[in-house]
Amino acid sequence: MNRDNLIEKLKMISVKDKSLKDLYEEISMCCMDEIKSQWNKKSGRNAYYLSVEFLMGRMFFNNLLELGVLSEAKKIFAEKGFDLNRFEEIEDAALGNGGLGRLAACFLDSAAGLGYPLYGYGIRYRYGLFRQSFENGSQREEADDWLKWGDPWSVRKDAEKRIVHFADMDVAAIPYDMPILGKRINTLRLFQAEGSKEAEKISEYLYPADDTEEGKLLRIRQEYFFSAAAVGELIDRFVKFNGTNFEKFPEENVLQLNDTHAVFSVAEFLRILTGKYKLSFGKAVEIARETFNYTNHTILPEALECWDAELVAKILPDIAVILKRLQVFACREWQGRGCSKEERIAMSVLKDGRFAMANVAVFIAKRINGVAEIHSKIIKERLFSVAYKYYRNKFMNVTNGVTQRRWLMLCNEELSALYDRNLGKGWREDMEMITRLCFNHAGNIAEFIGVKKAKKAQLAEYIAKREKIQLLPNAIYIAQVKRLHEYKRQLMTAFAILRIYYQLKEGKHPEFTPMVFIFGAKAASGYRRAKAIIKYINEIAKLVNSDQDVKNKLQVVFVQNYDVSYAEKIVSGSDVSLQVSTAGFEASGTGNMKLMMNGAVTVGTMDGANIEIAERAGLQNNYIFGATVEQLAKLENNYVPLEYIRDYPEMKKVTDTLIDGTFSDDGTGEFNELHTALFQGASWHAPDHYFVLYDLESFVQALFAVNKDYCDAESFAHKQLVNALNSVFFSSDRAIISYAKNVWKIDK
Ligand code: 26V
Repeated sequence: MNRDNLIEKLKMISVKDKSLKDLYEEISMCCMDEIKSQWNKKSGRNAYYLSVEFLMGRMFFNNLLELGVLSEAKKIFAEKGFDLNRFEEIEDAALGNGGLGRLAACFLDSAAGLGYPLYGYGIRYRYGLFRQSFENGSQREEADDWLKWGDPWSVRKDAEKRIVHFADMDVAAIPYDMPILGKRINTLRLFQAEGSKEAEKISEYLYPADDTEEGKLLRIRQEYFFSAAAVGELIDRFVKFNGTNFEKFPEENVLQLNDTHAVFSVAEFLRILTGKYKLSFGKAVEIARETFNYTNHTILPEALECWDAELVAKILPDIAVILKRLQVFACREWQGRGCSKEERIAMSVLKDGRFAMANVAVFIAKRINGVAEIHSKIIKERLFSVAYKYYRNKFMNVTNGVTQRRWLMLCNEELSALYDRNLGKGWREDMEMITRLCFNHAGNIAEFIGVKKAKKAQLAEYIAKREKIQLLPNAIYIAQVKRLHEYKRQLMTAFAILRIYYQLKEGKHPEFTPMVFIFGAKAASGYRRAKAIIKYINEIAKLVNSDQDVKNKLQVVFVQNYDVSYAEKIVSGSDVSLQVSTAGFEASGTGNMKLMMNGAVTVGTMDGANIEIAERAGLQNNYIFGATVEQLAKLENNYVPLEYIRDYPEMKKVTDTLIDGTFSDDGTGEFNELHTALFQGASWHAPDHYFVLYDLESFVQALFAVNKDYCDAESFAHKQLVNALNSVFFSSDRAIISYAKNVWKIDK
């Protein structure tokens, strides 16, 4: 890449009379011209990451940073009278939903950054994750029309279109290639469905509702669509250059299934090898087993996909046949190994008339991994315990990571500059270097305090602009930002806030340092309880923020439309990271890592990667509370929330606000339903299934401990800095090196 050349070209761009969009497109295209001249051609052994989500966020600033021209460009355009930061108005490419999609984006970034050939395959949704706003405290959803800003960072490749066959229609899969910049330029290839109105629906929305048959069919079509396009392309390319000696296929191609959404690619692979190329089924399976790997990202039963075999057969008859053959084939193998009937059922590909996609992945994958130590352990011991007994060597762990380029260098120039000043710029290539910064050095701590203060002020300014709410200055900023889900226990935080609120009103904590709770979360469209929790928190915010008794002491803000760009502000401008999931449920979490990297302390449970965070940064520098997986397992049938809270009268007062009219749910009955779920349960779950009340008291204590410790500014900043410096392990560079060496066997 010729940086000087690019800078010269940027200088020539005129800003006069141009709309924001036109200017954005012109600058982006100018960079793309430079990129195109260097875009690597594929060769050798490559890894492919198949994912239904890629949550890339805004590409503009990231790409300019990678091209090494970001600060120069800011100067150039400032001189022309244009503030480049105005492009912050440009919406994110939100083609993903949460952690799984953002992880895919971080992995692509790290692979390119390190120089590994890793290519992404996915779907180019017309509309990404909905845009969220609040109307009277309730979530409102609006289609995310991300293309209204154009898509200058992608190149449409009509010449490489593929046809994907369904029983009732043929669909064109048009590739859009997005360069992923780093030491090498890799590609994220997203397919757009075209050909007819029906065909276009396939790439219209991310996760269309699947509560009807039609919805399920659409989901199946989406999954098969991009899986088949990807596998078809890889096989064709292989044949073109190597002929049909498919034994060599795994030498050149290794595929990573990002959860089960791309598992149809396995069936498609077997279909093509046995159908078009006439390999025996056994041989095809053998080759598939050298080619595919599988990462599990959740143990929640509702997220483990099972597709009705008849539905699949309706639109993909050949694929249904292949999966049934795979079941027969697998059964033979299991019988040969002496599995019991129960064991065979547990591992079955076809169960009760449904294809268990995770079991297909487990049977075929060469390597299966969870995304944090504890999660990988749970997979082995619980979720796939039978498979673990027979295929022990397949199982491993790769703890997640996040890219420090976006989550430190881009979102926290101030902390990065602190590292530059004290260590030189070498850490930008070799992050390990930051551990050399002395966290006991008073000068460093003072500098860090300055950085945090600046980032908090920026966050406050941003929230003021977006939400029209002025954050309390000189307060502790506490963030819980993630998808809204019962297991993540935003409801527990809501109760904790009320506990603190009532105590403050009673004048119990005269020394209390003001606390600001910042929530960011979207609730899935059909997830009623999650939506009720949003409304409840907004009601609490209304009460607390307008109460003169606690004014300047406590504040609650639920930001609208939390997305990658918002995350960049919040993770860098917060003091405390809330990671309070029920032990055993959060596979890893990655927001926890982003906040840690920016020097937030964690108030969290022994769950997911929190455990590894506390291990690395020290228990004394974080606030770990709540029941462990083992404790919860022992408790299972002896926990009766109604009895439990008798010992905690303050808790009753708080939970009663769901039913005593303190807050209005606008007559929907949704608060009452939350109360019922806690104390009576429902047909499908026990009361307080996620142990919200069980962990509430220790959570409140942890928050008070933070409040007390924060009074000693130096010692608290010391804890924060120790966290930031120990976040090196949670760089996705480390995770990618582990995948590259232990799973993909690819070289730089
Ligand atoms: C499943 C479903 C099924 C119903 C339709 C919508 C939908 C959307 C997503 C999923 C799978 C979710 C899996 C997921 O996002 N897991 C998260 O993965 C992160 C990266 O590994 C990890 O940090 C989080 O702990 C984990 O929850």
